[in-house]
Amino acid sequence: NMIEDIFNIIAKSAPSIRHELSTRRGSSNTQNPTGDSQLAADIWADNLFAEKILELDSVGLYASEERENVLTSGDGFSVAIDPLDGSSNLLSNNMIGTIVGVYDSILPTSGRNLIAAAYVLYGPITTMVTAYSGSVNEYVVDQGNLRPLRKGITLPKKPQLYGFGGTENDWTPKFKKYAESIRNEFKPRYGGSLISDVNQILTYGGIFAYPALISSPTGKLRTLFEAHPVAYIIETAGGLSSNGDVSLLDLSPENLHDRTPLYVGNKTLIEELSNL
Ligand code: AFP
Repeated sequence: NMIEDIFNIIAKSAPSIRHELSTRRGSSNTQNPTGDSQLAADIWADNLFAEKILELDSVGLYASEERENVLTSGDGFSVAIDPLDGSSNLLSNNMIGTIVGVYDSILPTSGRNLIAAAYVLYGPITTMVTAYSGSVNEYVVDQGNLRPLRKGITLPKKPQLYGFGGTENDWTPKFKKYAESIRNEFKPRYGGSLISDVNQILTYGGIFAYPALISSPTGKLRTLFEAHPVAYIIETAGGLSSNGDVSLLDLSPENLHDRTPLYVGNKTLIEELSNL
């Protein structure tokens, strides 16, 4: 199966990524196309994935949060990747991840052209969550091999957590009002890497948001590399995603590195937000 081949390549790379992280925590004194400062590890992981993924006959295009333009190698699926999501967490030894979206179209394109998505979480143990063919599964990555942990994951019915990015004085009045109501009911959990924050929502239920900010109406997160794959996973697990208006999967970014506000989680919580 061509999609499983892509998942396996990502899993096989996880042990070397973990191994190299300790020696590549320094800055590379460069910025990625959306202006984040890059660590040596960001560039190293991007090069590793580009090489391995484009070797697959089924993949024809590789795009990454860490490089300006796409790389092509003929016909096939397009893979969009955030090689090290939350790399600023490396210095403080908090969690980081790898996010991947597999599209049946050249990029940029609508999230409706995703056919699979996955992430690796480099936590106390390395896990991988995949969404494909209507089902979300979680694995332990054991020496590069995928060992099943949970199959057919759905968001817990009773939400428990919330995590909101950005500073409060930069939130819009509408989002502030929403946050007030959520805070009284659920526990705060914010780790600063999208993947660890989303994995908590998938595990315990709740809502994660990186909202539109007054200083940045499109928020911080990138549509193709972060929002689309996360929305695909959360929606396949029975949750909802939104940019405040429509599902994140309905967004067709004009440019590869466009950003979007992001709200994902239990259906009821995302609906409340959209109805404000
Ligand atoms: P870095 O890769 O620069 O650490 O950014 C991570 C990220 O894109 C995403 O993983 C987080 O959800 C978000 O930024 C955290 O942003 P804040 O630092 O503003 O909380």
